[in-house]
Amino acid sequence: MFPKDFLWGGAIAASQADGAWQEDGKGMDTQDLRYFDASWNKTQREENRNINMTSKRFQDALSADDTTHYPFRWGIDFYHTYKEDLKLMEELGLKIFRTSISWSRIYPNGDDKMPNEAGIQHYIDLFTECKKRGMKVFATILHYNIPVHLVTEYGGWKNRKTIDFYVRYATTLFERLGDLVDYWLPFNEINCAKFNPYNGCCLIKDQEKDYENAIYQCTHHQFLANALAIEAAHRIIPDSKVGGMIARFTSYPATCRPEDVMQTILDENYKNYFYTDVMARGKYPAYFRRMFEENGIHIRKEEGDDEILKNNTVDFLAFSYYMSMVSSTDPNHEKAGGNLVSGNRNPYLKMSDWGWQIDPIGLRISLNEMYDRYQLPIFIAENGLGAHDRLDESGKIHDDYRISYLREHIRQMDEAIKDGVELIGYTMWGIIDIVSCGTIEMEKRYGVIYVDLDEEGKGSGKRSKKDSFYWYQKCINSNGADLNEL
Ligand code: BGP
Repeated sequence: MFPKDFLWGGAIAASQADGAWQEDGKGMDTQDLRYFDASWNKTQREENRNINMTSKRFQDALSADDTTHYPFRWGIDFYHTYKEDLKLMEELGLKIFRTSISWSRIYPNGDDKMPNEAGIQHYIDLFTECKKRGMKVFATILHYNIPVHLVTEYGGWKNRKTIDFYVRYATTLFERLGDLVDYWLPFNEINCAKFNPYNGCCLIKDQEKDYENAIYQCTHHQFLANALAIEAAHRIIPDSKVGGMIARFTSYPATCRPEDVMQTILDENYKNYFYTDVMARGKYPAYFRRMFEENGIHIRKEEGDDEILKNNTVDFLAFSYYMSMVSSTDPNHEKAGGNLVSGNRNPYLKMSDWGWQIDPIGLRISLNEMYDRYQLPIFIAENGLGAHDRLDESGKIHDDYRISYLREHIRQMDEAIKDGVELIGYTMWGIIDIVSCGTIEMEKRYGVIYVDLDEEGKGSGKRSKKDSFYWYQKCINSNGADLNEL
């Protein structure tokens, strides 16, 4: 049984939805520079996501004024359509809406002395509209897109100065938007720095002498920025709720060989718990000291850093959950695709069109394990199915595959709540079709609302309701009790 105030919601991110990349004073950001070619085949799309960013691509993109090959520049034009889109979300019955704020709309260069008032006004209008339509606001302060100027001028997250710029930005948000936001997330998936270093911490691999070291240096700076944002939020808005989020990579041992079981513990620690341990317990865990030593990783810490982490821990935890993984010491274990990282194949699971292994019970496992470890309220900040949707002759989309994905995951959330987990909300990912983050495809659709745009941004942009819209609406109206077919 879901608690009566359970927060049923939907999530998107600014760079994947907004478009309007140069409007109202917005500066260029790191996602505006990600190149995509609609003629790429499946392998090229995957490779492009793994290669992420090169110096050449970065430079070329800086001077490119074309938008076709840069889908994050057009998104779904949410910047202009948010009123009509939120009307649909209200009809859906959403209790909460999650989106991110574009840093470069507020501070176009990142190091500006004064914020851009037009950018602030946009978010006042957007969040006021959410409130008018009965939705709480869940705001992500940074979902990958940082002002380009901070990268070219300062080296981005490698530089400690970026912490100060970030804290100034976050402080502005708390001061100006504090009364409109209900839940804050300083960072989307803070463990992304490790798994997609361009997105996570704006590192360009060919510029790094010691890539691994740079990743953990950036992560240390992000931990500090996260903690200082919590400190500022609690000071400026006394009852504010600030969370810590990871992409959750739940792992199972491939066999009961002790080596595989040990590997699972290591994978869980290095991919997941390192990040939540620091954010929720306020210190680096012991297992990481060993990993740093054995791999020759030396990060620069300053006096006082440990106190900052210790004194500013999160109020709740959040994660995205799309699939589970398999841990094995056998390098030849069969492989499968995945979010941010690809992994080993689990023969008991079906896969999505993109090879992500669908595992609803893994969500119950993740919730139980995380709650048991920290006893903090949990928010599922993302979960959903990316699929190829096809319109029938009458323009309808019968996405029974998405309905079944959602149903099975929601059933497992219900089980987890019965297990005793304090689950406060669920913001389904990509509630409206948006550009995919990993492979930059418009054709990888998650929404219960369809958007008529192709991979070059062409189309009417018209919104239409998929079957899953009516199903999710029914689920929300019954507070998760009616998960039956339509
Ligand atoms: C998460 C990101 C999102 C999102 C989602 C799905 O890691 O926070 O931004 O897009 O994954 O990934 P994709 O869009 O690549 O299918």
